[in-house]
Amino acid sequence: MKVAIVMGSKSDYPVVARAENILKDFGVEIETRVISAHRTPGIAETFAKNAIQNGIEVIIAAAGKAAHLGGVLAAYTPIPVIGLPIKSSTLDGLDSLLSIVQMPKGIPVATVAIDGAENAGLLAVQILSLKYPELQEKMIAYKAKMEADIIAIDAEFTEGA
Ligand code: RP5
Repeated sequence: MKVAIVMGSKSDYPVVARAENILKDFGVEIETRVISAHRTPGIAETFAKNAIQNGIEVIIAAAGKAAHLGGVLAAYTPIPVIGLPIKSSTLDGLDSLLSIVQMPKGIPVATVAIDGAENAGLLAVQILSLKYPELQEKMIAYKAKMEADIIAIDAEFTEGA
C-alpha cells in the first residue's frame, strides 16, 4: 500500500511532515516529492500519468497560494487525489483552500482544512482501508483511543465536582 505526498515547494514540508507521520503510524509506504504545477509542469504530468504503474494508490497534493497542484495531478490520473491547502501567503491560506476545493465537475479533489495535514493522512488511510482490512482495524483502534483520551481529559475536569 503506497501513498504519494506531493508538495508544490520545499517550504510546504513543515506541514506535510504531519501527514507523513500519520501514514507512518499506520504503516503505509510513502513517496514524498516536490513537484510544482507551475514551475515543473512537465514533471507533474509525467508523475501523475505513471502513478498507477508506480504502485501509488492515493495522492496527497499539498500546495499554497494559487494551489493548482492537486487539480493538475487529478487531471492526469484516475486514482483519488486529496488536496492539502497550505497557509503560505498573505491571504492566510484561503487562496489555497478555494483554489483546491473549487474544482470543475468531472475532476474531483477531496479537500481538507487549511494546514489540515493529519486529516489528509487519515483520509488517505480510510480510502486504502477499503482494500486493506488491517488498515480498517487500525482506524477503528485510532478512533477508540481518541475517544478514550477525551473521556480521560473530561474526567480531569469533572472529578471532585
Ligand atoms: C506554492 O507556492 C507552494 O506550494 C508553496 O506553498 C507556495 C510558495 O512556494 P515558495 O515560494 O516558498 O517556493 O506553489
